[in-house]
Amino acid sequence: MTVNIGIIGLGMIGQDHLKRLNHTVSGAQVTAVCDINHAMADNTAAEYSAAAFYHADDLINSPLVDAVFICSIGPAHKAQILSAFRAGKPVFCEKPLTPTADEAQAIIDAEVASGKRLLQLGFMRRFDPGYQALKQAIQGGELGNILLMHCAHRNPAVPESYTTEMAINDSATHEIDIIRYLLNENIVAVRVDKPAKKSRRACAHLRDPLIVIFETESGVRIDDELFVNCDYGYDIRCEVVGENAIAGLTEQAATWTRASTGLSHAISRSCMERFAIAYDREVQCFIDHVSRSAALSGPSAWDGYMVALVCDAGLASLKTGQRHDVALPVCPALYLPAL
Ligand code: NAD
Ligand code: ISE
Repeated sequence: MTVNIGIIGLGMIGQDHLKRLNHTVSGAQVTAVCDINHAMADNTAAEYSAAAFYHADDLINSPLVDAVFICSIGPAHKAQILSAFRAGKPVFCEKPLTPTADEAQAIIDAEVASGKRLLQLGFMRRFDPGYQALKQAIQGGELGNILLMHCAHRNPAVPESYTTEMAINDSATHEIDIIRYLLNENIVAVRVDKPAKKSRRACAHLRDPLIVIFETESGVRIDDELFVNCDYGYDIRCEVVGENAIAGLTEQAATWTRASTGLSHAISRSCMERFAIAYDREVQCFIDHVSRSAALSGPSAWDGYMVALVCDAGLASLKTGQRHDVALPVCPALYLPAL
């Protein structure tokens, strides 16, 4: 069965998923596209022989659409997810689930009431071979008792519309989720530090870089450097420090070059390059489940809610400079096991 997909939001990641759905993964085709930018919707529809919509609800309720991809901006996600749930259509939603935990709670309530998982969230790092190998190393016990993690999330540049808060509830969402996935436990406290020195490349309104300190239930301490105008490529780092050994992600380039000038290898310039395999795998996972009419698996709305709770505490800390605790709610049976 070919799954007919409708994509809402045709910006950077929407266009990337559109190509992936039509050309890379199997079992899907994009039949409808939607954007509040009418020209974007019309031009994309013409390019891919799909129907154009300007309102998400019209795409969601169209008989042309079996399943919905939500690639609009975070603040638009809640209404679009709830509309897809009402239409009984499976949803792939890009992260963040929602920018705040209150909004995420409404999604959890609606999905739990349906009695079935209807949403897969776009935390693609869980499908990345490097992070999967790190998880195996942790679970295999070779690192021993885990004490610390060091992460870095470096983007070459961000648009002017990117705010300091988004460093937490848009970018750091990836580390928050992958910390839970790797360590199999929740984050219980957050502190955001604003280094005195600010990058000259960042626009006036932006504090960049930031350092975020997380603490998990068992007391693992994690530092995360968020530097979103670093210019020198898209650079994602993760080192897990155990009592017996340390393990980390390697550089992603498959080859290197040795010349009279030295040793070199290519660097990723964007998340699309760095996580291409992970995006392909997460989307194939979604399509495979939808085509079998199976309950969805992979990162869930609950994962999105847990991340949103940590982000709320992070945003509070951004204002106060203090450590903020995260209150952990009881996980509904629908999402168990929860990590
Ligand atoms: P973008 O600004 O490039 O594109 C967003 C598009 O959505 C725009 O074309 C905009 O006109 C459209 N849009 C906004 N509100 C809408 C609405 N109510 N209905 C329909 N269309 C609407 O943003 P982007 O970088 O593509 O990010 C989109 C989402 O994907 C964000 O949630 C972002 O966090 C996420 N994202 C995830 C990854 C990842 O690595 N998983 C990478 C990039 C972006
Ligand atoms: C963007 O929305 C993403 O999700 C990218 O993966 C991340 O690296 C970037 O910082 C975000 O803004």
